[in-house]
Amino acid sequence: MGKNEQLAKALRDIGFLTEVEDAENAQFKSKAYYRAADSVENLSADVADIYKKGGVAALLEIPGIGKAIGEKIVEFINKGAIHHLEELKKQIPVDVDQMSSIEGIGPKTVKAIYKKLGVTDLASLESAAKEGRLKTVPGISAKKEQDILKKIEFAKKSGGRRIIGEVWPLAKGIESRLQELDGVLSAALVGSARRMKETVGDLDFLVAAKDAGSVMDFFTKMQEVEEVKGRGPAKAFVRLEGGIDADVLVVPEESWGSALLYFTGSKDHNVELRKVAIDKKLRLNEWGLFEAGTEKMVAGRTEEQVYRALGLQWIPPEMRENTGEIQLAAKNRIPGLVEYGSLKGDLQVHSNSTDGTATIEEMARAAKEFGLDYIALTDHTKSLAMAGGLDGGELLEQAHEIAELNDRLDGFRVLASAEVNIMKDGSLDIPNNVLDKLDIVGAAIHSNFNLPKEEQTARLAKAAENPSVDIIFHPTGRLINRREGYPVDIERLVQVARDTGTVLEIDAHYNRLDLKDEYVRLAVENGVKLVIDSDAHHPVHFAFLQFGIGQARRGWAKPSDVLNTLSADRLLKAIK
Ligand code: DGT
Ligand code: CA
Ligand code: CA
Ligand code: ZN
Repeated sequence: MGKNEQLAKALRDIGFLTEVEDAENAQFKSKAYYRAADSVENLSADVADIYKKGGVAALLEIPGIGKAIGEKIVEFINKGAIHHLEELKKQIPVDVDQMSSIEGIGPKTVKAIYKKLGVTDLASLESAAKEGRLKTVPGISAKKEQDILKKIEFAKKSGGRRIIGEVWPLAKGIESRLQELDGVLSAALVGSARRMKETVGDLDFLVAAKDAGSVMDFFTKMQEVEEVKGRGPAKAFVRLEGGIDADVLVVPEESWGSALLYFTGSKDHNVELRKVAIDKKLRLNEWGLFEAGTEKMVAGRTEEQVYRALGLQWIPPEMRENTGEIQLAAKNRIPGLVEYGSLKGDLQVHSNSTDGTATIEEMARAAKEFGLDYIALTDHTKSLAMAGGLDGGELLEQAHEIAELNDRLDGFRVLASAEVNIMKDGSLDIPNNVLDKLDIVGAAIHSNFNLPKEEQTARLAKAAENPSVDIIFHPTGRLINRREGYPVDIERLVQVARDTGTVLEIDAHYNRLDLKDEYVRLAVENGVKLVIDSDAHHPVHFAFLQFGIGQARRGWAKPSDVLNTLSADRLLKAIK
């Protein structure tokens, strides 16, 4: 975590504990902390630098930061801790991270179970639930107790794997500092992160350099290092702040390609490649590709050379899971995958008319800055009261506002759209005659997650069959490591999407990434069209698109499978 993220986390912890404490005006105060945390997290400059340059006055110019919070930020910058937070933690010694990792346990519940049962973390929560004590707390039914147990099981299964987007800035930051280090010829983030897996167990870095010692010194002394777990002449193993482990290996230049191949994995891909090597009387390891029984090196400097010497086409890292890609490469039939940076538009973008944080114009300008040509403005609809959803009249008013905005925007277009709420029975909360006046329509489920699979699938199918619905947004509703998603028969949904010409979305938000890779592949194999959307609620969120593209590539999607690689005009012709 960078400084801004650490501060944002501290502010969020204060917000959470303030709600748990439930003192006067707790709701109001905690909201202010959450808002300040969002602001800090989305700053483009380091908060300590802002303070150094402009003092408290500069901090107070950050939206959502007033005098009281400003003072706490100064404390954090100067002392690395906030006294008020330490006090709150003493009073309410619950593990905020653990307790808030279980969906459906809010501050009120945390308070009740702490006061009555002394529950402070997942372990004590689990025993309370298993022993049936949880349901003795007012407001917790026997069903909720079972539900919480299931969620704890799910959290345990994730086994400490980290969501890729959460560790990405840290990982890419280290990668670029390694690349710039004196004496380094090449450096790369490898392992599952290079394969863009939705979660990563640890971070792996590979470096080609003549002098491994100086790389070891740098790596083990980086500011993010919390503990050096091991250090050899060319290998080191550390724990970084935020609790993720990282490895580094330094190799000579002539082994760069084979080591890159080895440490990118996956392990199953490597094992299969070694078999290919053996069949060709070759031996493959991280140091190179050699003639069997001799030390004669056949290839190793680049990945392409190693693959070629094995009789294979180069394989994109996202495909290296040994699910058929090696056979394709042998036949020279690796598809051209959708490329990073190739999206022309983003079809799920929110504004502050509902739960977004910026105006339509601010989102449009940010998208343009990011390099897009168009966005679809998809605010929530009326039955999502929590987000202040819009009704039909308000949507049409917004469409009018968008038309005016488009006149002012040069070389950029906002499409009038909505994220229409799918009701329990599969109907929509906005009539078709309103939807048909919008440029494009996405529909999504935001409630009744616990319907049986049949019913949930029928609900989605009914929405897809609606002639006004172009896209099904985030089709499984999962939150990685937090919520399993509603049960849905994906094969059936893919068939319905194909039969009705409905598009399925890959929600690029790194917490969601549904469709996940294997479902993307199923959609692609069945000729169902996809879109990749950021689900942006803030101008900086367009950067999420890369994670959606990563999943699309893991599902072998080509540009022709992804409709927002098209211009706005061609996209609008391609939808139903
Ligand atoms: P992770 O960290 O669990 O998300 O997954 P990876 O793929 O990053 O795995 P990791 O960090 O254990 O190792 C990095 C790469 O090193 C892995 O993708 C392939 C290679 N590797 C590790 N252990 C073995 C092994 O026992 N055999 C082979 N062939 N390759 C291995
Ligand atoms: Ca790894
Ligand atoms: Ca590793
Ligand atoms: Zn949504």
